[in-house]
Amino acid sequence: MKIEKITLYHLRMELKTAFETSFGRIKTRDCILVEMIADGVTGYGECVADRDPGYSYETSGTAWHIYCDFMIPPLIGKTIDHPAQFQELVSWINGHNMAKAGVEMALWDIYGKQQGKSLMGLLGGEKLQVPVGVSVGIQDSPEALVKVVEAYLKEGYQRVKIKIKPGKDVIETSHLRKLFPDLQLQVDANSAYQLKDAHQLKPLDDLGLLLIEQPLASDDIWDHSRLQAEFKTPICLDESILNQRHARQAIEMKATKVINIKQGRVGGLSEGSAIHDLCQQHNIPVWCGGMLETGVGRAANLALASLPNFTLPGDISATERYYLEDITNEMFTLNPDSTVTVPQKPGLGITINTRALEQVTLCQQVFSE
Ligand code: OSB
Ligand code: MG
Repeated sequence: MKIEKITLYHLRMELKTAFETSFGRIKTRDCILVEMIADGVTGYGECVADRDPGYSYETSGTAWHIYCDFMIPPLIGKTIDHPAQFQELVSWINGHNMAKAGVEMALWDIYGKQQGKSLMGLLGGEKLQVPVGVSVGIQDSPEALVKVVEAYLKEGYQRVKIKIKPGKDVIETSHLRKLFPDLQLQVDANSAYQLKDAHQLKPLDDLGLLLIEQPLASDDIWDHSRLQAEFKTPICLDESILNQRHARQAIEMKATKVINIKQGRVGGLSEGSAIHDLCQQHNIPVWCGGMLETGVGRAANLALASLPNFTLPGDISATERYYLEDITNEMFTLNPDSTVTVPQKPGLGITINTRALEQVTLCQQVFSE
């Protein structure tokens, strides 16, 4: 693939409903769309970094800076044989995984189109439909939370994740559990606790949760191992796992019994699939996390989640759970069995709705020879 042209689009999209986590509340979501042309074929990638540095130090602003000042200019005119090879070119850039992942995704899309193979086929995925759940933000009251969850259950979601933070945790989760005793339920704290106050969460251990996601700080794999020793419920790491090495170390430390894989957080689909393989060897189940993606990133997540060791439902909800109008012509819908169908057309299997894209583009930048 000889890279001829790259266009970056900074997008801001209105969410259908505000999304609140322990690190903040958003009503609009930012991301960067990477449009790449190589050998005359156009591919797309989504950089999932958000506007604010709450989940990660990366933001749409830092990704834009890394792209324009370091990553993209040297790529123009370069030839890359396989998408994973791109990582060698950017390994000198410390971190900035989400920025790297956005470009790698576009390369996979082009590569798939050239080979006439879907991303699922290229990655070695097996499931044509993947089980999904919904990630529910922090609500104003336990009653409000129940209403929101009820509506999603009515839509057919069979697994629910709720966001928690200190003061909005045990009461909310217990209330929900009492009303829905058989629901596949899990919680996500987004690093809101410290080991010394995590004993507050102990009552959650008797609620039959699928897992407790990222209770402690992202750089605190060791303390997660101390917490896991006190909990029978699996601890699941999200923010802490930025690469395969972190995954291995967390497994060795017994800090995690389940891993959330997000291609953006780990620097791309190739690293995400490598973490999948490592976890499979260690009998650690994985699931696909989400970053409120557009249809572009959603297509990539579905392909990744089709790999065999993605045995827990992913945060890959239907398009209509997030946006009134997406930037892809393809809408992802929920099947009656709480699955979403994995795209089978070459590459990501999506096309861009250029009118919708134009409406949500804040600015764009073109790089070419
Ligand atoms: O921690 O999983 C998270 C969204 C933005 C940042 C972090 C997280 C999330 C979600 C949303 O939970 C999952 C989705 O895309 O539906
Ligand atoms: Mg999470």
